Amino acid sequence: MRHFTCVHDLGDLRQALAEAFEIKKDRFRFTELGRNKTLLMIFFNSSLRTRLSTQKAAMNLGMNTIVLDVNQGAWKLETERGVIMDGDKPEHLLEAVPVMGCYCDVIGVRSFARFENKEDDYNEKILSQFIRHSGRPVFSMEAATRHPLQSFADLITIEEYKKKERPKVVLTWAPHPRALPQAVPNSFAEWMNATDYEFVITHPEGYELDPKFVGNARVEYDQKKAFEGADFIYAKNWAAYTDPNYGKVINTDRSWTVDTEKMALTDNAYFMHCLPVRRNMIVSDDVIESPRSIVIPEAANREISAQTVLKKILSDL
Ligand code: AN0
Ligand code: CP
Repeated sequence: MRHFTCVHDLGDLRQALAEAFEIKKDRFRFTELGRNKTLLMIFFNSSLRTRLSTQKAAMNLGMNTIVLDVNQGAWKLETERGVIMDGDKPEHLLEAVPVMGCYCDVIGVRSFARFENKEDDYNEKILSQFIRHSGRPVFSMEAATRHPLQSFADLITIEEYKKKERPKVVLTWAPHPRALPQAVPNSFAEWMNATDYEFVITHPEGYELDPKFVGNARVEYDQKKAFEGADFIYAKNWAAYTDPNYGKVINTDRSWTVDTEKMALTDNAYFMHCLPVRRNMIVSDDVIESPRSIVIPEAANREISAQTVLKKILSDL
């Protein structure tokens, strides 16, 4: 594998899952693979899990890692070509990216949707410039439209916890005070559509996702109806995708918070969230603390998804 930005880059999903479970059994089997190889992790946005789990995964493979928070200590980057650079940005992405490529063998990039221009976001303007100009394999650590390392960890987690061959998985919108990207729900939907699970998406009207990601999912506007018989509840907030509200919070309806009463409608479902999560906005204290909450094992699997992806990239260097 050269670049990793979405589920399709992995090739056969069954095989990738099998590889992930092999790694989970013995994560130090391939410590020679990354010897004298350097991973550069570039963050345009904050992170706890992605930063730690990806670094740990690289270390398990014997790699060296360098982490750069672009907004803390590096030069502010201009990203538009043709701009007269007389403002507050001393460096252009078109120099910065190939320079970064000089110091590493693999690059991970986190660059969220900016919600300034829908086309730029959905064309992955920043991530694609890393792919084009760095000369290195690039993987997404959450880009504008997808968070594939998260979705891969989510899939590993569901495979570990499912009791039925074809579980019912429900992605539910939940309220949040600030506008959040669609990357996590888009990506989760893309990965769920690559399985044969029963997959339902529920959200208030106006929060429809890009149909490209919704795919074959059933969309249900009645949250309680969606929860009936569910085996997994995957909660996430996202800002509106459809025009003219792209990137806007159009509703913070607290009746959509996932609570014990709603979880009782499910088939004793597990509760999932990518984290970080705002308690008592997205999910009640009781639900996230309940024995059915698997948010911590889900986060733990981020190390496994990252290691599986890095191993595949290293194998093809
Ligand atoms: C980010 C998001 O919603 O995309 C990262 C989640 C992994 N969340 C926040 O910014 C709170
Ligand atoms: N779930 C996730 O990607 O968390 P961070 O934003 O903390 O990396």
